[in-house]
Parts: sequence; structure tokens; C-alpha cells
Amino acid sequence: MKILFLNGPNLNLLGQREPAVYGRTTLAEIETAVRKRAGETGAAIDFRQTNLEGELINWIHSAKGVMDVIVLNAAAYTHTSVALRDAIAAVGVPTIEIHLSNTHAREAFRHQSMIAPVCRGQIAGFGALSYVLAVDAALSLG
Ligand code: CA2
Repeated sequence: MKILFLNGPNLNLLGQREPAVYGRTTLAEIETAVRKRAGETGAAIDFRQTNLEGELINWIHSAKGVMDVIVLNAAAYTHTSVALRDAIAAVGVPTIEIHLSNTHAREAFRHQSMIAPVCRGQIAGFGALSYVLAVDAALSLG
């Protein structure tokens, strides 16, 4: 099982800013936790972050026929990007939407996800654990 973790804009700042909302764990530390869980299950992980919408779309395209599942924290693009939604629908690779925070308990503009209708499921609100849980969720789709 090959799982592609994609992280969107500003997630490279995790652990440095807004610890009250996003915690003190860095994205590198989250990646380590994901790789630990994946190692226990035999899953192979590719873990990436970009601040560019088009780069996320190119990575989703290149997952077709290569990756079994995409785990996507699209960050703010979750709420705005029809292009990301179209990319997920176009490639047909099962995709899991994840968030650190419980987006439904935050500002109204975070309640809508453009990508949710084309994802297999959503994990939100568990901080870094959302990512680790996503490994098991991905395995359940395999
Ligand atoms: O809770 C999540 O994982 C989000 O995807 C995070 C996004 C936000 O726009 C979504 O509504 C929910 C924001 C990521 C920005 O991360 C930062 C990290 C440190 C400091 C500032 C922003």
C-alpha cells in the first residue's frame, strides 16, 4: 500500500506560529509519527508540502496509477479550490481529507469543504493524530 500525504499552504509553519490553534508539533515531527505508524503496518509513505495550489494539483495528477491512496490536508485551499476538487475527481485515486483542527467548530468559512464530496472520508480535529489515524483509514481502503 503506497500512501501519498499532501500538505497545503502554511503548514510548513506548524509549531512556530499559532500554537493555540495548531499545537506545537512541527510538520517534520508529524511526518515522523506517520512513518512510525506506517512502518508498523507495512505501508509506504510519500510525504510532501507546498504553498502552491498548482503544485498540489500536479502531485495529485502524478499519483494516478502510482499511489493507492492520497491523504490530503489542503489547508485553506480546502475551502476555496474547485481546481483541487476537479483534480481529485479526475484521477480517481481514493482520497482522504484531513485537518488538524475541527474546521466545523471554527469560523463559518471553514465549514465548507470544496473537496469533501470527492473524498472517501474526512478526519478532523485530532491534531497530529489526524495524520496517524489517516494511515489506518488509508489501509482500510486497500
Ligand atoms: O486544521 C487544519 O489542518 C487546516 O487545514 C489548517 C489550515 C486552515 O486554513 C484550515 O481551515 C484547517 C491552515 C494551515 C495554516 O497553518 C498554520 C500553521 C502555523 C501558523 C499559521 C498557520
